[in-house]
Amino acid sequence: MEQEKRAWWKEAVIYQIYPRSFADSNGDGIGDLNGITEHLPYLKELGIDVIWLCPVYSSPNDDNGYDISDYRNIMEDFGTMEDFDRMLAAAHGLGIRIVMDLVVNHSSDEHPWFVESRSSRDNPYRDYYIWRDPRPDGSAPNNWASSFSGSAWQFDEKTGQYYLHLFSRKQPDLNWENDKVREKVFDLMTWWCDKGIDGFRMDVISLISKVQTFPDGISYDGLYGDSAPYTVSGPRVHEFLREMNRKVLSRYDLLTVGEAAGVTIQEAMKYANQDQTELGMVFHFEHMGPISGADIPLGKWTTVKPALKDLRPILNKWQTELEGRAWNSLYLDNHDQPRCVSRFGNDSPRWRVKSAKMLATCLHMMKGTPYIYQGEELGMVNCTWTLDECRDIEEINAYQQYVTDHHMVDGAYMLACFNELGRDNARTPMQWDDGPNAGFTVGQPWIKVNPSYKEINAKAALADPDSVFYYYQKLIKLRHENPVIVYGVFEPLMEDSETVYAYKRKLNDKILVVACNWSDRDQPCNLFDRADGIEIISNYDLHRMGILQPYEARVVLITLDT
Ligand code: TEU
Ligand code: CA
Repeated sequence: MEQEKRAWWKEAVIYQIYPRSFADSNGDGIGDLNGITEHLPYLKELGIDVIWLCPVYSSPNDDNGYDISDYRNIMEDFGTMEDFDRMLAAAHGLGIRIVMDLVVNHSSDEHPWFVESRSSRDNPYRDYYIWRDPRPDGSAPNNWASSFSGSAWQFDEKTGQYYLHLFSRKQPDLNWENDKVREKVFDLMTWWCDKGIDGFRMDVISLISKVQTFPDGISYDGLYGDSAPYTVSGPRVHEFLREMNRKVLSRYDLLTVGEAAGVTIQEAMKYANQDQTELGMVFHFEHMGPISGADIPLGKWTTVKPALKDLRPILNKWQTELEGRAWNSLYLDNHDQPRCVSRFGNDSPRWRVKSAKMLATCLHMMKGTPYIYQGEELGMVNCTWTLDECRDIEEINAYQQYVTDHHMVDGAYMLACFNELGRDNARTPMQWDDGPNAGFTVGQPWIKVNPSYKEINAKAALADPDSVFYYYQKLIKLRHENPVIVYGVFEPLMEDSETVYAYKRKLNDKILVVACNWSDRDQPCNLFDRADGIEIISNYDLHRMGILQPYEARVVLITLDT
């Protein structure tokens, strides 16, 4: 097999910061850039190499910064450009790189481009966005749903046309067919690269090319149609990304990761191809969807937890089929997902720590670049939500649509879905200590603090040698010290087990054997009975022959006699 091309971003561990909820330095209840700078030593202690910073650009915060009104300025809530420069310099001083969140499928409706575009049909900026005439009966150009409920089209009285917004109506989609839009985007990317940032996470980059006939989609909930067949990995997406690569990315030494909801393996091989003509890697979503059969057709919303038997083929496919063709990203948590311990593990007091360490082992011993979402290294868990506690536009709009407007489910069921899958679960303030507001702010936090902060917080973790924090620290150190963890070929093991997820990695004379019990009871496993090799990490001190104990994870490194 040809030697895999090595790269710093293949060997790195990435830490994702959602600035609004990370650390508030000025008592306004909102996390900010100076709060991040103050906590860089904590991240250095964890051992991470790169920070993926969620959007900090000027924004009216309709979608918490994913609606950008000035790409070259810092949101007032988060501080100033000087604060950004100070954070960047401090991170680089600690050997930590900074990757920015690039949101260019859409802008804010308050961006000057859109203000101009909507002012008249013949304004030079009109074609920066996607405008279409109403249907003869005055209705929207097609039946597409917005990801945030309702139609994906908003009628604009002044010019008598609709504009497309795959997300909120304050997030109009940019028209990537327009080469002026592409040039403006490439210019702003160059501007940030010249400031010295180290890469981009590209928000919904798989959606930038739409099928230009805008046909109706299939309606699953009886309200609006599915746009995915006409927006995900559209006809020109790879052309646009190759142009971006030629004009910007190839001129710098960057980490680039595309958020590619709906991407298939075949498409991922193009986005993240080994020749590096597009991006370095992509985030797919297959393991995060309602895998084990949503109970009611309400889009992503369900209370059903995924079963390992349904997850395994997906995880294994993305490990084996990209081998030698494209680079993988590895994640179980981010700002759009519930806390992985609650979703995939067991957040009861008895099993939270064990299962958090098991999930971390399972993910971090795989092939690809691993991402840690803020608080995941503490084993943070989901919250329970009342409607007035919700802050996320996706949740608030879903409740309005499915409960209030269309009575498809009752409020209790919708809130149960938010408890299970709501994005706000990931957006409760980072839990720094057991003091007021978990040490996140001395002010009134913008979103409720998870009451678990009394037991689950960084201060307690740093004082406990057996904490989830030090387990993540060890996983990161092992990745830095063992090339087999980064470059070893993945091979599934125990594929018929419904409760144990096992695999091995091989590179030259090194073999890693990994086994994780995803259940709360003893399960058969004889992978370690011959006691070959040395154990490099486990979440149990004592083992039992022939079984894995509840949520037990074990990793053994074998060196072949050559
Ligand atoms: O998310 C893209 C996306 O598909 C989300 O709707 C996500 O799949 C869903 O919320 C999962 O529950 C990106 C950003 O990560 C998200 O925070 C933004 O709201 C969205 O794009 C629009 O910019
Ligand atoms: Ca603040």
